Amino acid sequence: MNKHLDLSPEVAEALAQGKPVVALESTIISHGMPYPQNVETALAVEDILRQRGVTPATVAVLGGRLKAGLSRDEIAHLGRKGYAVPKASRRDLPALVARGSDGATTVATTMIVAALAGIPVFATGGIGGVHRGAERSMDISADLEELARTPVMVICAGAKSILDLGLTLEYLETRGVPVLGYGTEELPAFYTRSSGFSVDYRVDSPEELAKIYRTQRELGYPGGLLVTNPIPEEYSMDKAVIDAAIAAALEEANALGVRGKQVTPFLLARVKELTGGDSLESNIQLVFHNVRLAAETALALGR
Ligand code: PSU
Ligand code: MN
Repeated sequence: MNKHLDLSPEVAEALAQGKPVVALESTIISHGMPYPQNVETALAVEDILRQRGVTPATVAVLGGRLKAGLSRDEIAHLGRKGYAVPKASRRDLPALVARGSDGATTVATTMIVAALAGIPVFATGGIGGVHRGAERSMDISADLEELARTPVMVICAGAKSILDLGLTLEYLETRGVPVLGYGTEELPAFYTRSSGFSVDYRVDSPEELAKIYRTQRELGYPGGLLVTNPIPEEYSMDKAVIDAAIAAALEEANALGVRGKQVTPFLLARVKELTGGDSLESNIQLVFHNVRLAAETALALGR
């Protein structure tokens, strides 16, 4: 095992016995939702997994240790500290670990830790991608490169249209990342079930997801899978409301000159403020929906 990695007792035992485990990220806790809903959601997600006989492995950096599996107190600590916990993507890990810092893991770093621990399935809300205007800013999330190199299946609700979804799909195609739609031919756009863009393959069962993941390993090349699971109809939002909030947030970000790793958190926070409590409830529900699919897929992979 990697010398910087700690497994919680529960995760260590499940992995040793070959029982299903699902990884979960912590940027969604520290940066993605307000306190106390962030902590309540993170704990509820763990309960959804345990009820199905699947062990949750929430991932974070704590005191310079890579953690797969957190205690309730550790989850509460990340939620209370919020933005004071540095967002940790691939390039941040060496310095945060060397300095003994805390870090909230993004999709990219949660994949890294999941792979080090031997956890193939990871559930979250949304991934990073190619930003609008990337032809000038070159702002492309490290999440996409990680999907191209690390063998973890990421189950999400697509990506928010703060990103250029067309360019995000082009990038994933170039880097050889399969984009699967769960029960849909269309790429979902997080708050809405449709985006106008097609996924590569529609998949209709956890067993098929498991089979594609196993086949990718048998083919022997690196990289993971992106599974996009549309938000349940009853929680999906009005496209016009979301589009207007995104347009306003992008304009503000440009006017203020927001750059680098602040771009995604800034846009997400503004969209949330502009759409109010509805978007928070939708966000929580789509995460639960993805976690249920991840549980079924982890169970299917174990059979
Ligand atoms: N998109 C969302 N919600 C999120 C994120 C993205 O809809 O919480 C977070 C995830 O942790 C993702 C990260 O991995 O932002 C991407 O950040 P960046 O674009 O800076 O790579
Ligand atoms: Mn970026």
